[in-house]
Amino acid sequence: MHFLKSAAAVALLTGAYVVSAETTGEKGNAPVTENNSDRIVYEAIVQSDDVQSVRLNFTGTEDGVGVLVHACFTGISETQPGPYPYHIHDFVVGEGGNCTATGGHLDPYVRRDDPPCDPEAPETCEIGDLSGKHGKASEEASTGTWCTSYVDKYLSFDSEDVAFIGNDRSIVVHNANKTRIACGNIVLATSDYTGGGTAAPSPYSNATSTGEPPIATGGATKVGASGLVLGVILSISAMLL
Ligand SMILES: [Cu+2]
Repeated sequence: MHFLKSAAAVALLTGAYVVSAETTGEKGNAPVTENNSDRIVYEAIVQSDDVQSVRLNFTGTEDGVGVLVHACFTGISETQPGPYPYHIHDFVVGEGGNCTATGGHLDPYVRRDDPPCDPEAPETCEIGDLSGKHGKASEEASTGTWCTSYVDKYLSFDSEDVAFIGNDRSIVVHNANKTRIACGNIVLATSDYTGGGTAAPSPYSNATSTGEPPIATGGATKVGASGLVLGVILSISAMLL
């Protein structure tokens, strides 16, 4: 009886060891994120000679858990083999659209990409491995448009969180051989204060109707004035000649 109990305990421990050794990052698994406002939108537009357009939108969720991702892939060159992996990378795109400058995947828990991400256990994957967790972009993207959407529970809108996607990160699209074929920065598209309703535009339209000069008019006046000064100078020069 004792022997059976010990054997069971050993089996349990061994099982637990195998699972954790196989999957967990050096700093553990990624926690589920909370308080991601659905009034915040980040986006990335990814283009290159080989990629007509890849657009990703990141918005908060109604209950604030995780981030809702919409992604559409259009017109990837048929010379680039699919399906196409794509990830959040650590740094912004380099000069002249240099995708190498984006560094590696966003991976604050130091999990790395080998062995490959198990989509059944997304908390064990690299935070930035979007296609590992949710599937690669289909080859349909080379003959038309292919879109997907999902909630990723491990991305964060909290600038204090290591899983924050808004601190100068980027999206890189690869071909099936892992070559980087396009990249684009993740930028803030909408934040809380503009959220909801029609209140925001009205102060601006009021300002226009009360005759307050819009900023652009002030600029134009300045240009007009300096134009006038220039004209006078030219006239004087002409007279002296
Ligand atoms: Cu990548």
